[in-house]
Amino acid sequence: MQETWRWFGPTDTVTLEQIRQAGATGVVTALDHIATGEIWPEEDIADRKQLINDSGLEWAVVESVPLHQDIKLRHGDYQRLIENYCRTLANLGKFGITRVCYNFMPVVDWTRTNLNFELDNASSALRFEMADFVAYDVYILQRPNAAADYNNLQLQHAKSRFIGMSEQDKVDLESNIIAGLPGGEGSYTRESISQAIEAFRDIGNTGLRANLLAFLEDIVPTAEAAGVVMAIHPDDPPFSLFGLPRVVSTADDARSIVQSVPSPSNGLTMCAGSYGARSDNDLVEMVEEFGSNIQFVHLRNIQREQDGSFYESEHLDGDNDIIGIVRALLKQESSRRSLNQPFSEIPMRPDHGHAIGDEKNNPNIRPGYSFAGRMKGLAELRGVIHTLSRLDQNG
Ligand code: DNO
Repeated sequence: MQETWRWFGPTDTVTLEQIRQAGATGVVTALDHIATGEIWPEEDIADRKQLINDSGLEWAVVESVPLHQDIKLRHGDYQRLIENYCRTLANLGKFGITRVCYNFMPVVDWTRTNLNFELDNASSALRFEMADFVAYDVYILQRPNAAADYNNLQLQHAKSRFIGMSEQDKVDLESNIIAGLPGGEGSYTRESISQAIEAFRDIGNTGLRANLLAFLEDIVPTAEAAGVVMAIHPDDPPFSLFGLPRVVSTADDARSIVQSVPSPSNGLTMCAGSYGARSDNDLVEMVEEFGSNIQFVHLRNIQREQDGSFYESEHLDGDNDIIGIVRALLKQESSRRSLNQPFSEIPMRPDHGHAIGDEKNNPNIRPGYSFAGRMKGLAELRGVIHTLSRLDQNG
């Protein structure tokens, strides 16, 4: 597997030199300065690529070329936006940047309720706590009819949580949920998120899935011609938020995506932390089933709780069988190699890391994207990959 590292460009607190020192060879980055929906100009792509190459690294994956909400809704200016998307893919292909991660989550990209969840060893992790989320949705945002989307127990927990919150707790919770996390699209105010939710209110799972498949039909021919492989990222968390549909959360969802628009350019991102937040997703089985479609991997672990809450645990310790997942991925790589297939090496990145050491109290660190925490995760994962590869060679 190719070891890669997400880099938020020149403003990142982590430098390209540090990425090399951490041992990664590939960089995962995006042109975040270009507004969602606009074409990524060749010049900007060339500059970013040069910067990365000058540091002895390779731009391995684009994460993400974000989708404008109008494409997800398939309304308004969506045709022009899809044309722009195709132009961006073609431009990336010209520079040999051939793997593109994207997602199809309505309104909010990835979401957490607590960005400083203190672990036993005093490092801090990201956490999604259902009671807090429901409290925000029902009592702070006061989304119309929100209560109808939850059961009595969830509402009771949310109410007692809400009653115990200080005004500052409410402000912090709102900003964690709607102000946008690194790499996510959209930073909302209470008013703008209410409008965005309203726009998706009636589309339903069937409508959203149809729009995703139509988008794929529209862009896959261009991706194929440009030699670009798309890798859809799952919903994070993989269940409905704000009563809205989610269509990239389960093995059934992944199956419908790859089977409806069959093409080597229509691939998946196996994000272990996202798919793994549902106990009904068996990740090893998913890698075995979708192996040939997996073009990018995020390796991270989570500790689930009964009510849908979870926190991001140590990379090797939690509910995800990371070793089983890596083993299945290595098997997929060797089958690609034996068939002489392109893209036989799958890029993986250590997804998120705890805030540890000096970074713990540094407000400039992007949540989840510390240097030391991710380096710790990468080093542990590297150990697993080397060990399994050696065992495999020895039969
Ligand atoms: C969070 C990430 C997300 C993801 C995008 C993919 O850490 O996994 O930002 O990259 O949703 O489009």
